[in-house]
Amino acid sequence: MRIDILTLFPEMFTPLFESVIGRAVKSGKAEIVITDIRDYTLDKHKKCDDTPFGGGAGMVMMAQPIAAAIQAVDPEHKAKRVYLSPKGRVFSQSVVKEYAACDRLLLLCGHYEGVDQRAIDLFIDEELSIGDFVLTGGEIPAMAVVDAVMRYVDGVINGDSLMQESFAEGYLEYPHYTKPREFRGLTVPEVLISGNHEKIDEWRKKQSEEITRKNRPDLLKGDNR
Ligand code: 4G3
Repeated sequence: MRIDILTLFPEMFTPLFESVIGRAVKSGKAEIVITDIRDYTLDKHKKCDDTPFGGGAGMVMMAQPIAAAIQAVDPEHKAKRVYLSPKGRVFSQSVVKEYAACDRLLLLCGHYEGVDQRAIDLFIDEELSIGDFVLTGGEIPAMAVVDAVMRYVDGVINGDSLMQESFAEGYLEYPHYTKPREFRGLTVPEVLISGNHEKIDEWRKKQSEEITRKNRPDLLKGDNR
């Protein structure tokens, strides 16, 4: 899979190349191409934003550099083009699976008060929000999308983890414990040490149900699918 990221702040993406995603890129399982939108401005001062028509606070990213950058990296529109914005369709694990099935993904990161609507109308397939909050830019949402989607690229993470996930779909995770058996007066639940895997599965299922009922009762109703 190839993921293009278009941004005015390319340096913000350096942490993406650490850890799991970094290894996936280095081993050639996926390609992540960061493009600096500023490289595509025609303005002699490299200006990429301007004041909004109609007045109001803040600046708006100009359509021209965005258009030129998108046309440079995806001239034949082979990528699913996504704009990260608080008014987009809400991100979820089902969107992750949908994107993971794409051969190419393009993520446009806006800053300031957003981008000129004509850049969206002409070049973007879908607006996507990672949740009901506003950030200073779309870069952190884009990183969240890359991370979530990359987990579904073949060989990026241990297949057992994804199996476990699909098995427990619609429920929140049960609690995990590792050594030592006692830490600051708290012990590991006896059943996990018993070696009785039938009982362990039963306990984990009950824990999952309880935490889901407490924190996310909406999931039990199956609304979110
Ligand atoms: C467009 C995405 C972009 C309009 C982007 C702000 C939050 C999200 C931006 C705008 C963002 C999100 C940049 N903040 N919830 N900030 O996915 O008002």
